[in-house]
Amino acid sequence: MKQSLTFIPTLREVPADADVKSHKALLRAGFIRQNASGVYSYLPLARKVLSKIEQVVREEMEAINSVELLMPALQSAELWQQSGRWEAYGPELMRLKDRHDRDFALGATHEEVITTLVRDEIKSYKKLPLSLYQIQSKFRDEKRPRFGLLRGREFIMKDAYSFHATRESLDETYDDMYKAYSNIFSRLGLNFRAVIADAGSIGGKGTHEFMVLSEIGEDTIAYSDSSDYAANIEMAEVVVDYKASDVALKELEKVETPNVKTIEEVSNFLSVDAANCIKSLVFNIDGELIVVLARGDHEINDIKLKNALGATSVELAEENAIKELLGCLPGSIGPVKLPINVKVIADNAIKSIRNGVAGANEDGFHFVNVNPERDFAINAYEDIRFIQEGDPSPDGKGIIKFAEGIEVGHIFKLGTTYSTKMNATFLDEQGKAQPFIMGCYGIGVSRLLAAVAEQFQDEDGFVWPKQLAPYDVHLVPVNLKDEAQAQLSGELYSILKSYRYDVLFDDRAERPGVKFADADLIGLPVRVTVGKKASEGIVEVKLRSTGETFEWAKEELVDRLNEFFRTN
Ligand code: 9G3
Repeated sequence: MKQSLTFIPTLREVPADADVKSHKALLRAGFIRQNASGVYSYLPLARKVLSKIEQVVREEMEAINSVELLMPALQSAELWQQSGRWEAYGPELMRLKDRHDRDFALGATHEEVITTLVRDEIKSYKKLPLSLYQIQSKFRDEKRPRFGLLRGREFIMKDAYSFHATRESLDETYDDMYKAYSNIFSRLGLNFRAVIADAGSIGGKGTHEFMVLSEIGEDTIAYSDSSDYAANIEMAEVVVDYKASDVALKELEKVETPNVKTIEEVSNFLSVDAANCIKSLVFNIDGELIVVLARGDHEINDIKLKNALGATSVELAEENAIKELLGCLPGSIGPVKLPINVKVIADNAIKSIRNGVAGANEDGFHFVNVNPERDFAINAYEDIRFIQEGDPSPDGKGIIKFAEGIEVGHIFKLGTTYSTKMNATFLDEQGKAQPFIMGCYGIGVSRLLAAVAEQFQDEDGFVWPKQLAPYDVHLVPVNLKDEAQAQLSGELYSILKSYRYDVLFDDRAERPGVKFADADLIGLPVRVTVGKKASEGIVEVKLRSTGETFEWAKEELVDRLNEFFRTN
């Protein structure tokens, strides 16, 4: 393609309002432009990279017999009312009315649509399993869109849905998807981990997220330094075996602690370790106020708390509710002498506390020499704290380290969550109606573009791996007014295209410095410069990834390029 004819508005300056390097570079190299907050245009170079990402996704979906279709972005409210999600979702679900004043949603995801579609067409177990996917724009009105394509309000997702007669069949497809996802992210050259995740609001048992390791990632991964164990920080199990010291239990004593509220203040005021303090919080769990305990040096993990109690909603209680229940404010709450019907859920670490410190449920007072079981009852011990770096890995191999990750994929075993809601059944071998057993599998395609852009960059701009580069070769004549250079670059342009190289021919009447800077910014794998030695039929070739340059005669150019693209 001649650069003078395409549309690559590169910028001289780094845009001020972009705050991660992929966003800066995508703007500067003329790949994207913002239309509104979290809403972008993909300019020609970005469109080409997206197509290459989608191509890898399509190949891997095809390989596991998942079939592509395309569903509407416009979804009738009735569908979402049937699944109960019309009410369940707030402003994040973008809604509109048609000319007849009927309610619609812009598709944030497609469980309802696909389940209805399959329900109406598939009646027999003989037609199962069925695996369908689409690559399509999704709409979610994020409260804080940010980081360019990484968290947008309109984004491109590959979403797949599978339908099964049996659990085993779902497990097989889930494993196929798991492997297909690993292939996709490996082929894109990404440094990723598959992590144990939480199913969140859509329910279902068993789910993995695929995280690209990146310091700007919004998710924290807990991974083992000696095995492939990895889990979203919300889910990572704590398997520490707490040893209670056999120290003698001392007499419980109430002490005055004026204006001492946080664990740090208590620990300093009473000169006790945070690890020997009992942190007590009141949670509103499905409407019931429950006192939750953790060691002072640990954090309560509300996702684990919710999963441990099988609750639907878990929130910190309001201050006035605490005041009414316990007669004190946060900072003086403790498990000792609680009103009789108040439940106590404790993290496992509480078991080994001896002569600890806890709030006295009276503002300005704490108890010292608090001992679990003797001084307060516990309704249940659970693993409800966040894992910490240095904790043993739950698989018993090595210790836990943290890393930040960008979630680029998420796969779920849905079970019959949606098929029961949508009355989607098939007839089994006995002719009995059964709800479909389902799985769903997402990849953030536009987010992948940003994740790849984040990973493949140096200080001069993009360094696209060949399988993703918008073009293969950047053909750059230094001065098209020079007859020999015009002649040779025109000749090479047609030769390379005849060998099916995708060539960006910089035929602009720009100074060489501008052309070279733009070439480095756009970041194609190979730059062929036609300059002073054109009359001798010699060109300069620069490999973007290593910066190496060579002088090759035109006769050997194609063979050398074939060699480079075959081996890199
Ligand atoms: C909504 C809105 C936001 C949402 C959802 C629904 C996330 C929603 C979860 C999923 C689950 C899977 C199929 C592909 C893979 C992910 N955010 N989720 O359901 F209405 Cl506004 O999307 N869906």
